[in-house]
Amino acid sequence: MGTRNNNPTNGHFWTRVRGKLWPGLGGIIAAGSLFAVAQLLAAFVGPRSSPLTAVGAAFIDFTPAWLKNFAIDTFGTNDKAVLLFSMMIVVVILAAVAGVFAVKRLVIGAGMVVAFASVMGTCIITRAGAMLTDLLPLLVGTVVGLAVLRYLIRALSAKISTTSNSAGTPKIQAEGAAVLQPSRRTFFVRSAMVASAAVVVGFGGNLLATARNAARQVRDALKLPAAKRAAQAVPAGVQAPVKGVTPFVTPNADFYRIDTALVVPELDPSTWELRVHGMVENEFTMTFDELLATDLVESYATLTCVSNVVGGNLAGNAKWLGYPLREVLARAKPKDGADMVLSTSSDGFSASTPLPVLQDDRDAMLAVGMNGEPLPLEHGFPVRMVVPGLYGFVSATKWVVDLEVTTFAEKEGYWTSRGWSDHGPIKTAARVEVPKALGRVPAGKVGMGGTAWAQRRGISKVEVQLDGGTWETATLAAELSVDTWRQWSYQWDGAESGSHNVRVRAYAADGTLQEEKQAPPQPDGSSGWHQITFTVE
Ligand SMILES: Nc1nc2c(c(=O)[nH]1)N[C@H]1C(S)=C(S)[C@@H](COP(=O)(O)O)O[C@H]1N2
Ligand SMILES: [Mo]
Repeated sequence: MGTRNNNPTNGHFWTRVRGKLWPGLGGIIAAGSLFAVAQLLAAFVGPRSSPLTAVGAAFIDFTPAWLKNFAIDTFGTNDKAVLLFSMMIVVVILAAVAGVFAVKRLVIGAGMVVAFASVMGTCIITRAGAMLTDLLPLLVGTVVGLAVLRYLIRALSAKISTTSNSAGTPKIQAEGAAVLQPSRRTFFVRSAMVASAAVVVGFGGNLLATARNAARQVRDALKLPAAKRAAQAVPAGVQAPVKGVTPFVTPNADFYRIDTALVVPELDPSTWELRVHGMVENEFTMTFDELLATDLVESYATLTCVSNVVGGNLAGNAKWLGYPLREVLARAKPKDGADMVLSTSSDGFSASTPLPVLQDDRDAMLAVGMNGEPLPLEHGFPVRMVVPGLYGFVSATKWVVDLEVTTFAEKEGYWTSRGWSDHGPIKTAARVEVPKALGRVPAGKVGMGGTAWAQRRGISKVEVQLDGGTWETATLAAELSVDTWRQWSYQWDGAESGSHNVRVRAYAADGTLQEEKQAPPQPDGSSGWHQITFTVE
C-alpha cells in the first residue's frame, strides 16, 4: 500500500485523473441542462425541434447500411433504444471533454458547446419540413447550458488557479487558502441543484410532450366506418392446440415494429393528404375524409420483415381495414411503361412496389384500421400501405403521404439504395415455437408446434425431423387464407430424457419445398430450415 501511494508516477496519474473528474462532471451536467431545457420547449414547438431526435434521425440516415443492418439483426425491435443509448454515451464523453477544457479556459469549453450546438442545429434545420422556429429549443437550451457550465466551472477554477499558481499574488494565495475546501463543496452543491432541476425539467418536458400529442388524442377518439366488404370469417381451428404457440391474430400491442423513425410521426388526419402522381393520366390528391368515404374492405394479412432471421419473430398477423390500391390505381390510370409505385412516408422513408402487385386481386390496400381499431401511431396512423406477399421494406409504408407511379429503372426505395434488393417477395418460412429453444420439457408426450408462412401461395404441408431421423408430417391447423400464416403441431410420443433437436420445414401450396440453404436477411430475406435444441427431463 505504502509503496503504491508513494509511487510518484502513480500518484501523479491519479491526481491528474481526479483533477479532470469534477470538471468532466460539470460539463456533463451542463449538457444535460441543455437537453432538458430543449426537451421541455420541444413539447411546445414540436417533436422535430428536439435536438436529441434530430441528431438521432440524422445518425440513422447517415449510419452505413452494414451498421444499421447489424443493429436490426442484433437488437431487433430494440434497435432504437440501443441507438439512443450509444448517442448518450457520445454526448457524455464530448460534454466531459468540454468541461475539462472549460476549467482551463472557459471560452474553449464554451466554444465546444457552441460547436456541438451548431452541429445539432444543422441536423434540425436540414430535416424534411423543418422551420426556423424549430431551432428555438436548441437556442434557449444552449444559452442555459453555457450558463450552467460557467456557474459550475467557476466553483472549481478558483481552487485550481490557486493550487497551480504557488507563486501567485498574496491576494490569490489568501483567497485560495480560504476557499480551497468550500469551492469543492460549492461545486457539489451547485451540481446537485442544477442536476436535479435538469432531471425535473427533462422528464417534465417528456410527460408534457406525451400529453400534448394531438395525434394520439385524435386517434383514440376516431371512429372508423364499417367495411363494405367484411373480412374472411376466421374458421375454428386456426390456432394449433399446443400451449405456447403464437396467437393466430397478433394483438396490436404485441405487433413487431420496425422503422427508421426515432420519434413516431404525429400526423393530423384533418390535414393528411395523399398525393398520387407520376406516370399517370390522372394525378390527384386524396384527403382522409375522402378515403374513409370510399368502399373500404377488411382482410387478414401476415406482415413480415426482410430482416427476420430463420426462427425470428419479425412477423405479425392482423385484420386490416382499408381502400384497395387497385382502386387508387384504376383512378390514376398508369401510363404504358410504368412498372413500379414508389410510396413515401411523411418522414422520408420510401418503398418500391411492383405495379402489377398493386393491381391484381390481392387485398393490397391503403390501410386505416388494424384489428378493429384505427392504426396505432407506431404502425402508421393515419394511413399505411399493406401489401400481402411482399416484405415490409418494399411495400408496407407507414405514415404514407405520396404515391408516385414510376419505373424500377428510374427510382429506388430507401433500403434499395442501402444495399438491399429492389423486389421483395416473401420466402417460405417455418419456425418451431414449442418447445422453446434450449427449453426443458417434462418426460412423456412432448407437444410441439409453431407457425409457417408462404404469403400469396399458402402452406400445404409442414414436416418435422427429430434428432436427424425421418421427416414426419405435422398436423396443420386450419388455413384462413393464402396471405396469412398457418400453424402446425406435432406430438412426439417416444421422447426419452436427454438433449434433443427438432427441425422444421414447410411446403408452399404450389408444392415447392422451403429453401434449405442458409442465407442471411440481406439482400432479399433469410432462408434455411429452423432447428432448435431442447431437453426432455
Ligand atoms: N414510414 C416507414 N414505413 C415503414 C418502414 C419505415 O422505416 N418507415 N419500415 C418498413 C418495414 S422494413 C417493415 S418490416 C414494416 C413494419 O411494419 P410494422 O412496424 O407495422 O410491423 O414497415 C415498413 N414501413
Ligand atoms: Mo422490414
